Amino acid sequence: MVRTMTAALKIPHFGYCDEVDLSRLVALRSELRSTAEARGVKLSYMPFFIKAASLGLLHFPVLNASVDEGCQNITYKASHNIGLAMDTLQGLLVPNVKNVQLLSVFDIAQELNRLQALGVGGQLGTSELSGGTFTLSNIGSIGGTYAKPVILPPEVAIGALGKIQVLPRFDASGSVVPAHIMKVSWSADHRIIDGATMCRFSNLWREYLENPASMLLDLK
Ligand code: CAO
Repeated sequence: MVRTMTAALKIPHFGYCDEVDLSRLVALRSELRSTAEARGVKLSYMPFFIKAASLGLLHFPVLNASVDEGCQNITYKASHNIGLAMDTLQGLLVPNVKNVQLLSVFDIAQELNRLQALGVGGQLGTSELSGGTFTLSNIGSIGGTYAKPVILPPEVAIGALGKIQVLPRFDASGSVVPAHIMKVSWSADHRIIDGATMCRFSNLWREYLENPASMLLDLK
């Protein structure tokens, strides 16, 4: 933790926040939950957040890259090994789901279940904890709304997800409706990622989650 955070402190962090209307995703997950359960898998929101991030990274590969210490070379990573911050009895651990670009939402849920079971048992090993390329931190699962996430070197971006809250919002006809709103707070390495890139990626990620059926079009 000390080594990673000391290295992270050297990175000029750019912060960007937005909100996502998850009303359709909330309905979709409640539809799919029992099917997943019948196949022995607990389906939370994380697999959707992770898959949408991977679909977005295909368009913004610089966010799934690393940079050398002198900031002379950028290495683009083909695998989307998406890390998730996990609150465990041993403290914060960040295992990652490997090759998310090749996985379905169900596959990701299955792997997440496995990682959570290992986390609870204090059994996460080097293979689960190394090789991450991009990270999501669901602080909302313990009640947080906003965060200022710290990049995990050698990664270049991280997102913190707030709690899903039912809040009043306007629909297309101007009526006030209850909406399931989640805040997202991104941090990116401003040496190689500009605000416009982070914002465009976040917009794409948001669009996938606000219209989860659109993910089907881009799934391999
Ligand atoms: N808003 C509202 N509800 C949420 C939510 C959110 N953002 N995230 C999860 N939930 C719900 C889940 O849907 C689940 O509800 P159901 O039982 O109805 O399905 C419940 O909260 C518990 O979810 P979970 O925590 O078991 O599973 P998850 O996949 O959502 O999250 C994990 C997994 C590992 C991200 C989470 O357990 C965790 O450790 N979060 C803390 C991360 C953290 O510490 N970040 C800070 C890092 S910097 O120090």
